[in-house]
Amino acid sequence: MQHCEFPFFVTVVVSFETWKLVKTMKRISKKLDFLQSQASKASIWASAWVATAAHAVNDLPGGPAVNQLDFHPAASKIAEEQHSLHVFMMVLCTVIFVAVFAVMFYSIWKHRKSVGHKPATFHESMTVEIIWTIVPFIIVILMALPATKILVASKDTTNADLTVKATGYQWKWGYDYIKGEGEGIAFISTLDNAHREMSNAGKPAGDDYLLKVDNALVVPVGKKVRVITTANDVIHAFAVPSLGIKQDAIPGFVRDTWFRAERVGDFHGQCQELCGKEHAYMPIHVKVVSAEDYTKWVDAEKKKIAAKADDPSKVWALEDSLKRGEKVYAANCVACHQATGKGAGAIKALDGAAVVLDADKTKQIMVLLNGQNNQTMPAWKQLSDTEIAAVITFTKNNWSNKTGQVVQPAEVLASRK
Ligand code: HEC
Ligand SMILES: [Cu+2]
Repeated sequence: MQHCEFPFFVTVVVSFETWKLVKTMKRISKKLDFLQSQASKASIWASAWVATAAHAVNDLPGGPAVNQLDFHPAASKIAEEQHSLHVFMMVLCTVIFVAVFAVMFYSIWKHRKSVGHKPATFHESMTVEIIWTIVPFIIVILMALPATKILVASKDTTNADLTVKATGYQWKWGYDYIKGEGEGIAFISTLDNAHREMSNAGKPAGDDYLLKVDNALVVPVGKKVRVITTANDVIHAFAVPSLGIKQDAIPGFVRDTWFRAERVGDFHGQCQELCGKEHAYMPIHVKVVSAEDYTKWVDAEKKKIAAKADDPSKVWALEDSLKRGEKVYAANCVACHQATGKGAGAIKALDGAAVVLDADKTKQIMVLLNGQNNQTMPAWKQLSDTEIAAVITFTKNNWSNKTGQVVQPAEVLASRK
């Protein structure tokens, strides 16, 4: 609480914290008493207690704690400020509560009938009315000022180092790294299956029960991360208490929020908008790592993506190349050359075209790589070697074209400069 200026404030906060501590201690000692009395009853009870103790749940760092009474420990500036604000409001409300009720009870006691107090008979009082208008007004302003400051700061998503889109699905999260280091990485994050089974069996276990996912959202420490939220089906909400973020994810809309993690570690949250029967099964795990570890992670992910992409040295059989080529044609060529391959107007027909039927495959490869006639036929070098090879195979063996030629990705690769 480095923001407090008044010693009075500190005193109240300290008493508040002490009260919480005393409460926790009492609770613990009650529990211990109970367990002791039970254990001494019979040895069978004692052994059961030992068994339970072996499965005791501990605090989950960056997640919920056992007997937690307060917010999660803050891991971002905004979360810290939200926390201070919360304490400030609590103290303010407590002071008002005590003051108002003190006056009230004092008045009731002091002016009670049994001491023969005569009721006052005045009706209106300008002074009182002005006071009870002005004082609450000042109090409201006092509350609104710091709250607005923090609210505005938490909405300022400009100048982000990294932008990630979080998409809510029933019931999982999709993460797309949109801008910044790691751009292009995309994956789905779902609840660990073992946890679902534990839940189905009604046997919860572990400190991270229903919070463990297969793929965590990995982000670098100390960097401003903008999270764009949206959803694919119903409204979800992306929230991580330690980072001080909570933002609805609405289908058809994009909203955003941001955080800058102050320390490395694992931070847990959950979907916070009731979204259906498995609402409790879409946890959020943000893994904050050092800048170096983040770069390493990005490299590894990029390698995985590359490995998944087509192997350009693969040798394709006619049948497979045709199937693949049909898809590429449908996605990229059909709008101009038509499904019939006849083209239209200035768009030349591919059915029966000399360049397509030519025994020299490089002729058509060059048309696709470079385009033709001032790019009225656009260049397609952004397609992969496999895709270009397949679509050429398709044009060479479809409609009335029956060349039997198969173009291999390696041949396309060889023609690229
Ligand atoms: C934006 C429209 C457009 C798209 C999309 C398009 N083409 Fe073309 N294509 C043309 C036009 C126009 C020509 C004729 C260029 C010229 O006049 O020389 C042409 C010519 C060709 C030729 C040469 C034909 C010849 O006889 O010279 C081939 C081969 C060809 N396209 C293949 C493809 C393939 C394969 C695709 C999909 C990957 C594709 N085109 C997508 C417009 C398009
Ligand atoms: Cu949800």
